Amino acid sequence: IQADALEEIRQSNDLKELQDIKVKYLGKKGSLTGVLKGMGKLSKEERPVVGEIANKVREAITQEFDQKSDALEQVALNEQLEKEALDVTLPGRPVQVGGPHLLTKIVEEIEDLFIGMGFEVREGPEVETDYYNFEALNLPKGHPARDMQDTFYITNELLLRTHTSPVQARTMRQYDGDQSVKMICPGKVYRRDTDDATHSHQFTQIEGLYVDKNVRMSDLKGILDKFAKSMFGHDRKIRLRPSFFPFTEPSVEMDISCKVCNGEGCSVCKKTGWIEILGAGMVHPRVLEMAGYDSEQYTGFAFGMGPERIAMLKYGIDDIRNFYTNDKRFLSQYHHAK
Ligand code: FA5
Repeated sequence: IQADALEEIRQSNDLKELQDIKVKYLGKKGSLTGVLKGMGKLSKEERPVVGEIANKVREAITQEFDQKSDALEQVALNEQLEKEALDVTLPGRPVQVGGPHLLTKIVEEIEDLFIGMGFEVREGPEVETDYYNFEALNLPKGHPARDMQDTFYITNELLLRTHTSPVQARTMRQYDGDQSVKMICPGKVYRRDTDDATHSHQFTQIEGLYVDKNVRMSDLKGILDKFAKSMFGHDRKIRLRPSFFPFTEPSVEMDISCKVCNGEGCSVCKKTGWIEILGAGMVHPRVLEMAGYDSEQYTGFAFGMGPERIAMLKYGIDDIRNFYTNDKRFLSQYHHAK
C-alpha cells in the first residue's frame, strides 16, 4: 500500500487529484483504513505489530502528501503571480486634458482688451425680431441692403440674427436716451452664406458701441488702432476704407496689414497684403433717434468684427471650417496659445 500510495502521490500534478489519492488510501473507505478496520479479526499478538506498521504507513503517506501538496500550491501561486504581474516601471498612459476652444480664447482676449478701455460686456438673443435685426438699424422692409446679409427666417417677424448689431439698439433702449453707452457684445450670428475658406453660415461677431456727448471718428480710429496693435503687435498697420452700412454714417471697413508676404501673396491676406476684419462707423442719427437719443446732443461710433478672421490672421489658419469640425488634432495645437 505504501509503495503504491507514494508512487501515485509523486506522479500527481494537480491538487484535486492529490486530494483524491489521499481519500483513496486514508479516507473512510480508503485501503489503509480497511486494514485498520480489519484489525479486530487479528490475534492479540499480531495486533500491535500490524498496528505499528499501519501507523508508519499512514505517517509516510501523510508526510508525502503534505510535501507534495505544499509543492503544488507553490507552483499554483507562482503561476498566479506571473499572470497578475504588474510592472510598476512601465510609463503611464498620458491623460488627455481638454482646454478652451481657440475661438473662446480669442473672444475672451478681445473682451479683456475692451474691458481695459472701459467697455462693459453685454449679451443679446440669437433668435431676434425683424425689428431689432433690421428696422431699428435703419434697414426698413424692402431696403436693398438687407440682401447684404442673407437671412434665415423662422417666421415673418422672427429670424436668426445676421449680426450682433441689434444689441446696439437693445442696449440704447435701456438707457432712456440720457446716458452714455460703452459696451461690447460677443455672440453667434447666422447667414445664408455658402461655406468656404473664409465664410461660414454660422460665425461669431463682436459688436462695439460707444455713445456719448462729443464722440468723434478720431476716437473710433484711436480705439481700433490700439486694439489692432495689442492683438497683432506693433508692426501691424490698420487701414480704414470707406464703406456702407445703413446704420452708420460715415461707414468704414478696417483692414490689417499682413505680416509675412512673399511674391506669391500673403496667405489669408491674398495678394493685397491686407485682410478685412471689421465694419464700423459713426452711429447713424436715425438709429440714435429710434433708440430714444437726441442726435443733436449725442454721437457715437460702432463696430462689428469677426473673431474667426482675427484668429486666422493671428495664428495663420487658412480655413475657417477648422473652427467648427472639432478635429482634436487641430484644436489641441492651441491649448497653450496665449
Ligand atoms: C456687419 O455685420 C455689420 N453689422 C458690422 C458693423 C457693426 C458695421 C457696427 C458698422 C457698425 P459685415 O457683414 O461686413 O458687417 O460683417 C462684419 C465682419 O464679420 C466681417 O468683417 C468679417 O470679419 C465677419 N464676417 C462676415 N461674414 C462672415 C462669414 N460668412 N463668415 C465669417 N466671418 C464673416
